[in-house]
Amino acid sequence: SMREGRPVTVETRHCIPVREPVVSLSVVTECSPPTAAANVSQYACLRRTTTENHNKIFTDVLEELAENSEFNESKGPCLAFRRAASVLKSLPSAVHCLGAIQGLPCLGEHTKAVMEEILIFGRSFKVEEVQSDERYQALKLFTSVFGVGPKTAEKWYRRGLRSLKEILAEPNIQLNRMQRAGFLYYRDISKAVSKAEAKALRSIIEETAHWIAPDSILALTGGFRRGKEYGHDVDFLLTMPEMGKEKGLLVRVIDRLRDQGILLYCEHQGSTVDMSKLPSRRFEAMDHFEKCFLILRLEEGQMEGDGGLQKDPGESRGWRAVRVDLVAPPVDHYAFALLGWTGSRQFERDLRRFARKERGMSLDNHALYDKTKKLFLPATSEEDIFAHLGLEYVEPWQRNA
Ligand code: DCT
Ligand code: MG
Repeated sequence: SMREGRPVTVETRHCIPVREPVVSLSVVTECSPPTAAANVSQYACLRRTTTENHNKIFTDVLEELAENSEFNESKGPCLAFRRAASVLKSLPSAVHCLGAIQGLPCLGEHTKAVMEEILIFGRSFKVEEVQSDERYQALKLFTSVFGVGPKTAEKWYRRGLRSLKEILAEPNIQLNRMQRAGFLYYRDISKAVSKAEAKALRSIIEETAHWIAPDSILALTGGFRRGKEYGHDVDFLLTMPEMGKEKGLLVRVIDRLRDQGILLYCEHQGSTVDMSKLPSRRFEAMDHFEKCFLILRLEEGQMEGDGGLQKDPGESRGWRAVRVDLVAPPVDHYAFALLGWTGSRQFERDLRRFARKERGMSLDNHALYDKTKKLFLPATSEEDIFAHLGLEYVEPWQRNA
């Protein structure tokens, strides 16, 4: 038979009644039927994606390839890898063979080739090549500093700089205030923030806001609202129940945090929402709400429950620095701001794309505009916005696309 090492001809193969597994290639040929691929939408807002990712071995690699494409300013491939990863995250089980992804949307040839490598060899040579690339390593390291974007990272790389030490030692480099804070607190803010730490910060900021304005409303958004256990920062929305009353509140909250000695860094941006420009104004990814990018000092004693600060043994100093974003939209934009700041980024991208392509509407963090009817569609809740779009409501914990 085949197993005796005789040359295998097409004819003999076809005579085998039960399909013989072709050793490692079984992942490519042998297969269960596609995992209800027909029901998977190309739009993340028509999928439900919890934090439970059954295909992390693929999505980690695809997201790394997306990041590399971003560094190379290859927008198309970057988006393609991100969309592919997002589709895989929504699947109810792990993909064990290529047949299982047949018919799934957004999985292009490059993605399939990468998945095939992982299925057969348990690793991706393509991503290993990227990871060992000097430029990729440097750009990833530099952009991990708060305040350093791809442009600055590229500039430093071109000057021959390769490590953070070299950047700090280079006399001709002028760091801005944000970057100086980024370097100063680098160790702390590159450590993940836990849910317990996010909750502790929520209590502190809420107490501060209520001390200033008892009826102010503080909401936890970003990844923690989606049920994530860890995040790179903590995102909050702050508003007042009455339109216009939010003016001046954020600045007073910041001042109070400073007085309490827990404000390590603050970059405040005033509101640039120009109501007079509506409805002709552009719909953009970046919103115009008053906001601040903060680094706060979280004391171990401020932690509630049994969580405790995560610390390296023998290195406890009793506090850590945490990145916090605090956004203050006026209440009549609140639902849009909440939807936008809850994310994920991929979920938001697809909500906007769905609105534009399927409904002829423009959506951003401020508003929803019906281009056919030429009118703004008001909303007081996220449910209202989904309803305007003719979408079934997707809970925050199902938006981890
Ligand atoms: N967002 C936005 N406008 C910005 C920045 C962010 O609308 N200028 C949205 C996109 C997702 C959400 O806010 C939160 O952003 P992040 O904190 O970057 O993402 P996250 O999902 O909270 O993930 P992480 O756990 O890394 O913080
Ligand atoms: Mg966040």
